[in-house]
Amino acid sequence: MDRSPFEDYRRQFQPPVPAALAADHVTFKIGDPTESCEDQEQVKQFFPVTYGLPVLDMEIAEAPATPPAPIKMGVIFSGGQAPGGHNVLSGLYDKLHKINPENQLIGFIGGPSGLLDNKYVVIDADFIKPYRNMGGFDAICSGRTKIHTEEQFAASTATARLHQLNALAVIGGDDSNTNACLLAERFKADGLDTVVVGVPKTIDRDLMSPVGIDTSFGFDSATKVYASLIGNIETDCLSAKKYWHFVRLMGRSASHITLECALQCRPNICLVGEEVQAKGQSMEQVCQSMVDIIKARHQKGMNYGVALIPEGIIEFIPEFGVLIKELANIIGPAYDNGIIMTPEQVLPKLSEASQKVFAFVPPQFQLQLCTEPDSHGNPQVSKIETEKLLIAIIEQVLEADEELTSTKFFNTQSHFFGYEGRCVPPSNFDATYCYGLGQVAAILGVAQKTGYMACLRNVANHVSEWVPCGLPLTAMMNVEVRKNEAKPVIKKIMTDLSGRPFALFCSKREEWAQTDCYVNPGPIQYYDGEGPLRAVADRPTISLEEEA
Ligand code: FBP
Repeated sequence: MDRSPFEDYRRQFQPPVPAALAADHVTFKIGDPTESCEDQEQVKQFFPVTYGLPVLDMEIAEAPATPPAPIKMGVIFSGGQAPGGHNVLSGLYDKLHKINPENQLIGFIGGPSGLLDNKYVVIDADFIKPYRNMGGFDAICSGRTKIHTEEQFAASTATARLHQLNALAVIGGDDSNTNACLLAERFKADGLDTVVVGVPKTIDRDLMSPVGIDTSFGFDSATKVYASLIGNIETDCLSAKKYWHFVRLMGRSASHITLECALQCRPNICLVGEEVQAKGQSMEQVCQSMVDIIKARHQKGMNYGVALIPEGIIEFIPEFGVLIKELANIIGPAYDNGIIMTPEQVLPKLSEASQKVFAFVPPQFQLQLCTEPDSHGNPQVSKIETEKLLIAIIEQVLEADEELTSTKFFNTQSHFFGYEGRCVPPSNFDATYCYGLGQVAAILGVAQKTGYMACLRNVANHVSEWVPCGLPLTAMMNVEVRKNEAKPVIKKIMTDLSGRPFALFCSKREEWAQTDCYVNPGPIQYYDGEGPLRAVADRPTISLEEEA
């Protein structure tokens, strides 16, 4: 594959590691037994083997009396791409090789389906070399197949047995790591010696834990890409002074990405889904709050601005939340029977209140609400062009405003930033974080620890202070109803409205609305030498800095 000069340069980056990972041998400092974050009794029933395990902190140790026997480890990418995934692979490979050059690593191709179908590739030094510090998951590719049927669990066991796998690393988000834990249990029940460890991946940052995961990998690089683009738009806005830019940002449900971009770029408006939900704001109220800012700026002759909108916002607006739940019960089962319903077919099946909401939505958005549901049967809110929906509603509100003689001042541009941030070459932070996470996963695999998430704590600090550890997957779980069944799942971590990043935003947003406080963070810097640019290149996200 041809590589650019940048890629050749960046491949040389050698991520630093904390002392415990640089050491030849580690031991585990065993913490107290853990409990799941909620629904302890129920979660316990689902995980007889892995429930209640202690947190394992890694510490430098002397060489063991008997060196560990060689192992064979498998690895899977699961779910959406996130910058740094290839460095998890290189960290895994390097550590396994360092512990014992006889250790083997194989990558299952295309996500969990690669495990089910036994499609794999051997990951060795030559294989991994071109992917070091590169974005994407293309070395072994990813997929969204969920392992949930009896046949799928049996197929996973068969593959693990065929390869005589000692360990399997699942690099994924909350659902994928829930699956990892279920696999850990299943392998034990089937009498296999294959341990399963997770690695916390997702640009969305909704996979965190106060006892082990400061952030998921990919968030740092993705938000740097989005913030750079928003900064450029702000500069354009300030130069032309003629458009309101409505920018929708990826992140499925949680607003972490949008909030981080707001902290970096200081836009005029930023919606936070969790706040909209907490205040129970209707669509009318959300739009009115935006109109108030647009009008106030108009009165000052400022007919331009930038508004950030999290892609999951619509679910948090109460009447739309109800509509989406009702739609899930209509389009989900129909889709299972191979039918994609039209808005006309859906409308009469809704409650009276939801019919009104649905009818209020312009036709192209009705269609978006009815397209192929996600794997839980829910409408894919990430596919709804909310930025355009908000523009359409705001135009109507302005038209009806008797204080205004004309609405010609409201000219808009809409944007969606998502995929362009997910496969960027990882920032210094993500390249380093992921390389370390891969090493932690290798250590857990060699030590035969099952049901653990590979973690590095304290990552807002210098890498020399990062603490490698294993966090029991069950400690992050609660029970939720999925397709009418109670299921144990890793709890999504939403924006904390009492947290410091949100408080910082609240203390500034009025000023950002009324004046132009735009900040252009510039593109990701990949510099790894000495000097002031290194601080720019190494800076973690503002969210992480604030929470530290
Ligand atoms: P993961 O949770 O699997 O990491 O995926 C995150 C994400 O990028 C969301 O932000 C986005 O809504 C979704 O994936 C898009 O999914 P797809 O890649 O299937 O279009």
